[in-house]
Amino acid sequence: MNTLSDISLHTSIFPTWCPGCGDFGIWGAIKKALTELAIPEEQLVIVFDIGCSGNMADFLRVYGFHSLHGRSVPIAEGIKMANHGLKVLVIGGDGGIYGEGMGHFIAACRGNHDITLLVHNNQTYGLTKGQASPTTTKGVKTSSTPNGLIENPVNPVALALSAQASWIGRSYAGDILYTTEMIKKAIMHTGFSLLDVFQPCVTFNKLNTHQWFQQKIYKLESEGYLSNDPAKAWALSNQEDRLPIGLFYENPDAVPYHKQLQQLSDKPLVQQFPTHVSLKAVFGEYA
Ligand SMILES: Cc1ncc(C[n+]2csc(CCOP(=O)(O)OP(=O)(O)O)c2C)c(N)n1
Ligand code: SF4
Repeated sequence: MNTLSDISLHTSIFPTWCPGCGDFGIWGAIKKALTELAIPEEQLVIVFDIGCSGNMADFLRVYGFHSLHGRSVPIAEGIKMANHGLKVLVIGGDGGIYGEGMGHFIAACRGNHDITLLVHNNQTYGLTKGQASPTTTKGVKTSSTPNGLIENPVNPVALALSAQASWIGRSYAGDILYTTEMIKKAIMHTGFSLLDVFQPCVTFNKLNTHQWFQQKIYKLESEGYLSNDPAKAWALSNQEDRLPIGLFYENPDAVPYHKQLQQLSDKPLVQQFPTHVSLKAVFGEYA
């Protein structure tokens, strides 16, 4: 049984991200977190969304699934349901998760599915060259909003709180050690965890730059914040002059979805079927 180590996590492909992209910091933090957690490699699955963020599928050697834009969350839930012994992590962008996949995001929070959702929140559609995304600031001019964005942005932390997610955190890609610790906590939480990571897109987002974040962010725990009060978390999630990072809210008592399914109480679904299943026979049932 191999555990995930920094060397075994590498593929032969070096990232194609733009120099200075926040994705590098998150990539480093993920590798460090997985190495330190020492999860056996066959007990972790990562589901990647589509985007610059999802392209990490090529740069991490793990058991994984590169899914469709906005559809990574339900695939992760399916994997967890099929074998609830696995740790399941989703990696996607603000476009895929809070735009195309918004309904799946809310459903995962409500269901307390035991997966970790890590969102590279760069407030733009990076891969398709900088169109406005659901988290883009109102008024910003982009290639899809040449006269300025009309809509208000969504607030991922507030959305997760209102949908009763059981673990909600935020981090900043430029602080790799802090992001590493947040990823470790999110993965070790039993139940749904959202880690929204501020990720500067140095090519297309000229507003939310590294410098901009570094002037605004502070760590919740540095101000004695406790993460057990949704009302306080809500107020802080709406702060704009300063931007808190850290653990906004945690409910360790919330029972995850798979533990409420009687069918899975004895053993994982995969162990309830013969090891060799004839796909022909399975498909035949639908003929
Ligand atoms: C359903 C669907 N809509 C649109 C696209 C086109 N598309 C591919 S990547 C992308 C933007 C990705 O942005 P985001 O999810 O924020 O990830 P990033 O590239 O910023 O990491 C879009 C619009 C698609 N592949 N599928
Ligand atoms: S387009 Fe933006 S998000 Fe994509 S790799 Fe370049 S800097 Fe990163």
